[in-house]
Amino acid sequence: MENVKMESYDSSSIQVLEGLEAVRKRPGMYIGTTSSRGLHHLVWEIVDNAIDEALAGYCTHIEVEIGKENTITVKDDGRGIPVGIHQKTGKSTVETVYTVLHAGGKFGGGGYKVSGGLHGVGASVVNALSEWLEVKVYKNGHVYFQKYSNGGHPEEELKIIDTCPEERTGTTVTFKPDPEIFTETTIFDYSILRTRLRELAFLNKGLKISLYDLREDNKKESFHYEGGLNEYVEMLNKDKKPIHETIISCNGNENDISLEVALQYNETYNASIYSFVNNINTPEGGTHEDGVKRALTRILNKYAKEAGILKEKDDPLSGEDVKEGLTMIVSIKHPNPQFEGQTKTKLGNSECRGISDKIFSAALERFLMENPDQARVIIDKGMTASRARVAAKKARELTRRKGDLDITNFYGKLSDCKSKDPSECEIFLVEGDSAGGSAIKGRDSMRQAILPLRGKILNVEKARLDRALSNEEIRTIITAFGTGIGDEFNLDKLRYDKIIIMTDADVDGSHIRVLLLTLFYRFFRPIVEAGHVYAAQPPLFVIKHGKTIKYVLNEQERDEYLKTLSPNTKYDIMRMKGLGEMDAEELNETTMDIEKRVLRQITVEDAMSADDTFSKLMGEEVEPRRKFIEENAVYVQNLDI
Ligand code: 1YM
Repeated sequence: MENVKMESYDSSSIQVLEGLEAVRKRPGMYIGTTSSRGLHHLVWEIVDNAIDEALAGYCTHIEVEIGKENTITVKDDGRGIPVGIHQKTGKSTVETVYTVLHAGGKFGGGGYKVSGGLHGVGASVVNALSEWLEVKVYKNGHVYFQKYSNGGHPEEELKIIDTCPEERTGTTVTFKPDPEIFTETTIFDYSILRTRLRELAFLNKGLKISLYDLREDNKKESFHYEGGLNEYVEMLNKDKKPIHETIISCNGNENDISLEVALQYNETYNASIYSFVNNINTPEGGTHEDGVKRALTRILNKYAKEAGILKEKDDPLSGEDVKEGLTMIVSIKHPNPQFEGQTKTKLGNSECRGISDKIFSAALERFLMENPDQARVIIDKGMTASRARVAAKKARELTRRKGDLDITNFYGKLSDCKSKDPSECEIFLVEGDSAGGSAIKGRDSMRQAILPLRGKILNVEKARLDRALSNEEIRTIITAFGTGIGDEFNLDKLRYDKIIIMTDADVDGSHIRVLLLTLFYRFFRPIVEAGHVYAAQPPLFVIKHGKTIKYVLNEQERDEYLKTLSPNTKYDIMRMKGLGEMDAEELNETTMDIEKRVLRQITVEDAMSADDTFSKLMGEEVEPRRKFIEENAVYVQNLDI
């Protein structure tokens, strides 16, 4: 008898028994991290529920408001969360959704939860991690209300606090993240919220999403795109020159799976391909993206041959060739997505490959037939890329054969470190010979390698791989890193754990830094993504008093330090010289010493905005660059791509 009872205790009832205490004890398990990223994750959990309501066809407008005290309000005009008693818990459904772990998806009944954050753990987790949270449901001519505090404890039962017009329905949630959990920061970043909300509006055409910030200057923006992905591609290409007029797009369904694609080629050599599954970005790609890419290559080749553009003697266009200058969004909605890969951001469902291929290839084939002029431009671009690929291969072979010759030249430049264990090694890329000389003298030669950069670094935003390989400074960098480049790139062979860009804090220095970052971002992106790239931060001021010497990074730090001195301290402040004028000891002390220095890690939080920044800064178009620099006068300090 005992056993039978035990068995009827299925996993869902165990989950119902689990309290919100578990979430507070180990927040990382539920939202990944309690840093700023985790803080913003709370917003996505609530917004996801509203998005699901929009996908179900009941909600047309979602509003997100940052309150004066860094509270968040999310409001939708959907059906409103059900207010009746929930069978399993005996409490209102609202309370169940907000106080029972994992409840969200389980109560959908019928439909499926299509959107969902990285962890998809729902509203109760947000409640558990909040100082307080309030829900209002507008339904049946009533306003229902419940408030929870101290990590999700209901203050009272769900109750009616007001009436409202019968036709008014929806859900409004306000919460204040608990500072005891989010110890790093409880301040919301407008631009993080903006970027993602705009993305959600592009991905869900017709849905209006508004963002308000009541903290300082009452910012307000609304995102609403009837054109959906087409408008998304249009925006991504706005600072680039498209080579054909029409955005190629398709949408279709099969077996409850729906696919949307939009693409347009531009004059650059880079691919900007972004894919999504149920509104979640899949930077590692997967079967949906593969299916579309496979179809793109096949159909372009087929058309080029049939139209007589690609001759018998010509090599067919490769997947790489047809990616050059391609801006493309692939968005799929799937009732049961399987995520794979290192960061679980790659779609694994094998049926998506065929479905994507089928829907997309039919649409592309039709576009090419109906628009022969645009088709011609696209094929020509692919064929040019194909020829350049052959040239790059030759250039690389040449570099390899010249290897022996180059190597003396190479070691003349690089002062390598003695250790051969990459995990403890760093390489400084130093602007100019004289700073390079001081760095060589001042370094820890066991762990620190120095590569002085003499010549100009090529702007790779405007060059293909073959031209990049003909640039001496770039070749030296490739050799030093050890990873190879292009299709030979291998992150495991990286010879240094940290790649540190050391340039002056002036305009020339920042120019070189941006050129290097462009090079890394376009040709060594995994190195950036894995967090290996840093910028050294030479101090701007030195403060001397008595025997104390204090280096500070900027005006703000200087003023703060001076405040800590007692009023009658006699002190000297000097603006620091450029790197080139520091002697070895100074350079070591201020910028290189592992114990004392301040490094800034270069991260790629959002590939799309990094892409945009580089196009603006380094691309052909002058006007957006001028505007960007004007609007970001201090961009050199803030360029955290
Ligand atoms: C500001 C956040 O949560 N909106 C929202 C949530 C739900 C519904 C509507 C809803 C869903 C369903 C039926 C259904 C949720 N309901 C549940 C549950 N906005 C926000 N809007 N009726 C209303 O899925 O069938 C969970 S979320 F479980 F109670 F149905």
